[in-house]
Amino acid sequence: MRLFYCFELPQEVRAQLYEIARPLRQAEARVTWVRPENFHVTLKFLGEVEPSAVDALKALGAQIAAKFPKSEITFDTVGAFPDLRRPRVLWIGSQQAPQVLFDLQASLERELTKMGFEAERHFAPHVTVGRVKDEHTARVGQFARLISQIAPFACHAQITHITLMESQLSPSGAIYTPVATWELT
Ligand code: 2AM
Repeated sequence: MRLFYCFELPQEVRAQLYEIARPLRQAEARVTWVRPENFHVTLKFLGEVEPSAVDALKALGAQIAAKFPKSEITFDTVGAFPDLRRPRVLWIGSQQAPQVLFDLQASLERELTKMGFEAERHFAPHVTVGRVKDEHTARVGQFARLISQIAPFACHAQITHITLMESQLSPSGAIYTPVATWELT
């Protein structure tokens, strides 16, 4: 099973983020646009996991959720990974995500490392809205131009749950199915 932990987002937040990203979709580039129903904040991508490991991953999700409070993130920034000169992943993020989200992610990561999963380099909370399919677009700088056309915004989202999500890849895009969800404290 291909699994990851994430924060799911309320439907109205996903709709707002989809609207905010609208100017990007004018780009003349091959981009796979993420469907708004699939918008989420990844906490940790696990990759292929044996079904026998799921019970331990569920126990960990419950343990982490019991330790951290609900919080709010304000999405206010559009950007690209690795950077705007080489845009591969187009995202909406937050310049001031609450510390508690970083603490939660670090705690989850620490426990997963003990279970043998590899550590991320660093956590940058974001919602991926598109994946650029041709390197060529990097050179023309069009994403920087399109991003500059997006008016300042502040989209508030309540972070209330952690979800262990299954991702099934299909030709028409990933299909995400929650395996388990835990309410934060
Ligand atoms: P993202 O958070 O930048 O979008 C499910 O595939 C989620 O796990 C995606 O949201 C994706 O990135 C994240 N992810 C992290 N590393 C990944 C990898 N090597 N392959 C696929 N998805 C990955």
